[in-house]
Amino acid sequence: MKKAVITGITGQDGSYLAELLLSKGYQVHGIVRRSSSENFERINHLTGQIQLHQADLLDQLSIIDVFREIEPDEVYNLAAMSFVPTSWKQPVLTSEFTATGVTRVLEAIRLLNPKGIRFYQASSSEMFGKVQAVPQTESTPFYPRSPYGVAKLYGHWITVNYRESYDMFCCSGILFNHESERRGKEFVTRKVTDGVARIKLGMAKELRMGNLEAKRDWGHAADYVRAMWMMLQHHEADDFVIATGETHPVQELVELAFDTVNLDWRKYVVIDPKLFRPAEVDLLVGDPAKAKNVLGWKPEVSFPELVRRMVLSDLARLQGNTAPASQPKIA
Ligand code: NAP
Ligand code: G4F
Repeated sequence: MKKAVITGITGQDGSYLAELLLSKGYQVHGIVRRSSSENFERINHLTGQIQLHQADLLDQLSIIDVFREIEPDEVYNLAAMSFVPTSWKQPVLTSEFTATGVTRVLEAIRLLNPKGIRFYQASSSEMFGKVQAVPQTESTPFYPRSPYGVAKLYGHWITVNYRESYDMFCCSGILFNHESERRGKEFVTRKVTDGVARIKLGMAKELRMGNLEAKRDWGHAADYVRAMWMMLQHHEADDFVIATGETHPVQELVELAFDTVNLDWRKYVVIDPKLFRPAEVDLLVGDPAKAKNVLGWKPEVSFPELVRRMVLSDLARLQGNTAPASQPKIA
């Protein structure tokens, strides 16, 4: 039985990846950092099927200890400070988690089993920032526009560097925005679908938004974690853009979400200048041709379907139609 470690298992992608790996017969281990109250909402339904271990990307020895105990075949490094606006407020901490944290994971692998552990790094389309070509491919030059983007760029290059320096099996997935019913509520898709559901149910009167003109290439997280796994099953370690190839303005997201509940978005949306960013990424659209040709990957959930599912899920949750689950225990 293959053993996998997921850092960031409590996050959106971590929960979907854990489900995928369990369905493929893996023994799944997750790294969680200590907090005063447990944050296992997205993995409660996996209680008894996954094993959790306490470690932190800020603490080198904690990572080594966990890997030594588990002896994994695959490590998926999904942990990061992933919300772009916070990276301007906490740039140093962002780089400690999101940049140097990657080196700590790679060092643990290099020390314990450099030829036997396959490594996946969660890189980001934010690295393209002020885009130098449209659409963006694996060879498009990077131009990050936030401390988060800069930190992810470090994580990407250190992954490439360990592959080239030590012949380790290290892949960097350059993933474009992917969302789901489990997305954090601070990100724009979930903020909108949660806001729309609240307005529909009479729990809110308005939705405050920032830049409606920014464009993103949005897919569903379940499709994107499948790409992560496929990269580590390939015979050669490499870097891949994972995207739908379509781009949509934030305004279209807003329109679709309000349409789902038969409301006119113009009556409820208020533009708040405080929500604009110091430097914006205006347009992202990826070309997933390499992933399609080399890995046989393609996304299955369309943008309108993604938005519809998220709105319906938020409506159901706010109406109390979700089952409580038990809590997984830390080893
Ligand atoms: P997410 O929901 O914000 O989850 C982030 C995870 O990282 C959480 O489990 C968090 O744990 C964990 N974490 C943060 N700092 C940590 C630390 N110091 N030690 C251990 N764990 C730590 O993010 P996501 O959307 O699932 O994204 C997964 C990864 O893909 C991230 O690296 C993100 O930057 C990257 N990415 C995401 C997208 C996207 O559109 N979703 C696109 C490209 C790349 P807590 O629960 O304790 O906070
Ligand atoms: O949903 P967002 O906060 O995601 P962003 O900044 O694109 O980053 C996400 O995708 C990256 C991949 O490209 C990941 F690496 C990263 O971890 C994260 O998952 O914002 C999307 C767009 C931005 O242009 C923002 O200015 O929506 C615009 N926006 C407009 N109003 C808003 C809002 N974003 C947020 N969060 N909240 C608003 O009210």
